[in-house]
This record gives sequence, structure tokens and C-alpha cells, in this order.
Amino acid sequence: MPTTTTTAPPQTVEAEIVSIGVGFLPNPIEINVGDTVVWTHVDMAPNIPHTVTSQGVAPPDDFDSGLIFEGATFQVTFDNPGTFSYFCTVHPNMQGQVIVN
Ligand SMILES: [Cu+2]
Repeated sequence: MPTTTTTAPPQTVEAEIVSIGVGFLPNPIEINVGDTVVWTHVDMAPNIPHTVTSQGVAPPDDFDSGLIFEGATFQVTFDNPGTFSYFCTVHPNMQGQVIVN
């Protein structure tokens, strides 16, 4: 008999880059290995750029969006389990975590 494994198909999870005050939502983001997180810049102040930049994350799991402006998106597929912290390099008080199960 062949071995049967049940694996959930990869999901795409939406997240928002809200503002300097609110930061990222949801936070933390909890996903499964293989899922992709898509962050969208929804700041009401469209000229304020933000970044989604990993912090204290070793390669190959590190990531950096560069500057993101109004309506732009940035996505990361998480291939390894763990808790990955990230922040905005423009506004270091904006911090978040992705928990990959
Ligand atoms: Cu920012």
C-alpha cells in the first residue's frame, strides 16, 4: 500500500501595512509552512513609505521589501517553520512577527 499523506494546500494570507501608529495588521500573523504572506500598503498617508524587513532572521529566511508606497504589495513565501520578526526600516517602532507552524 502506498503511504498517504494529507497536506493542506499552500495558502495566501493578506496583511496590511497600516500606519506608523498602528503598524502591521494582523500581528502576529500565524501561518503554515509553504504559505505566502502578502503585505499591502494601506496607509492613509500615501506618501509615507514603509518596509517589511526581517530582523534577526538568518538567511535564507531573511527578507526585505525595500520602500513600499501606497497600494503596493510585497510577498514572502515561508518555507521553514519558526517565528520571524520584522520591522519597518523607516519607522523602527513598526514591528511584527510571522509565526510559521
Ligand atoms: Cu514605516
